[in-house]
Amino acid sequence: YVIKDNRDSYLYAIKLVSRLLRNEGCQALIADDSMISRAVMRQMLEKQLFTVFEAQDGEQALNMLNAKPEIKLLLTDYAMPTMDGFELVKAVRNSRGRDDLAIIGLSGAGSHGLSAKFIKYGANDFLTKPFMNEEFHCRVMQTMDQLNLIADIKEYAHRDFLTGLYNRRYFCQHMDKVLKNKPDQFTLALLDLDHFKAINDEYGHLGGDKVLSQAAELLNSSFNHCLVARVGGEEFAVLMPGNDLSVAKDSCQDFRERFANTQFMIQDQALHCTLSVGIARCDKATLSDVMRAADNALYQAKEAQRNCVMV
Ligand code: GH3
Ligand code: MG
Ligand code: MG
Ligand code: MG
Repeated sequence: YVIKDNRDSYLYAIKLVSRLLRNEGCQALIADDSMISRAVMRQMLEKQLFTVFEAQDGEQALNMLNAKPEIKLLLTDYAMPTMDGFELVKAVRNSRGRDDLAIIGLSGAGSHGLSAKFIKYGANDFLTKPFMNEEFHCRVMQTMDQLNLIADIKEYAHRDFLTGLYNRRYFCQHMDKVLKNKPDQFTLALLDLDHFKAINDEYGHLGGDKVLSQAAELLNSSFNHCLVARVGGEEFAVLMPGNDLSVAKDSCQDFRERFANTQFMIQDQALHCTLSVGIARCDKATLSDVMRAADNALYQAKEAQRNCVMV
């Protein structure tokens, strides 16, 4: 890249480089029946650090997109054999939203009204051929910036700020999908720290926060094939694959033991903490039914002696 004119500043260059670096490893697909067009666009996209794939017609492009969900950018021509650009965009949008795959429609000059139609069918932007390299660069970068921004916002919306775990909102959305599609393949565990109030009373709220962060790290590293979320103040949920309650109980027992043996650190002070666990199969009709079942088991664990697992 040549940075010229009045934009020739250090800050501009740094910003451009960091935007370009976000494209690194990002996959783009060019759907165009013209070999020359594909070659021109490939060269520019590679300069923008994309990994580039090519399709010669709409159908081939659709098959590639279905096979490769990692593709994040589609540049599609309008006039192509087997399936034109509009049909391709319509078909792709059935399964891939604007926040998941960016699409830029392309067509030759004199194609009046095509840009509006492309966008109506779900393209994020449009380019008229032949285009200036600078316009191509700007539109691709702007489209990718929007995609990245949406990904960042989603990440913020789905995560708990203190622990970095998924939050209750994400957990509930995910559980709704699980209960709708494969309710008999998962088990839910609710974990609640024992006498946490006493830790806050002794070490202050900030001290309590430190314990919560360390507890979350331990959960995340112990249940690495599960969805782990913070669903309340000192309450966590683990969605485990499989519906065998005794298997789930064994993993939770192992974790309960590891947790009880962990030294939590608040500055240079070491302390111990325990937790109680309630387990339920996800074979109920609604999320509140599953939660109620796990919560009842958790209540029994608290009633029993705490520091134990109940089904
Ligand atoms: P039990 O064994 O019955 O669960 O006792 P407990 O003291 O853990 O239960 P209780 O529900 O009475 O208290 C939970 C405490 O967790 C009270 C609340 O102040 C604290 N808490 C909730 N959210 C946070 C947080 O984000 N940070 C800190 N430090 N404390 C929190
Ligand atoms: Mg064409
Ligand atoms: Mg508690
Ligand atoms: Mg609680």
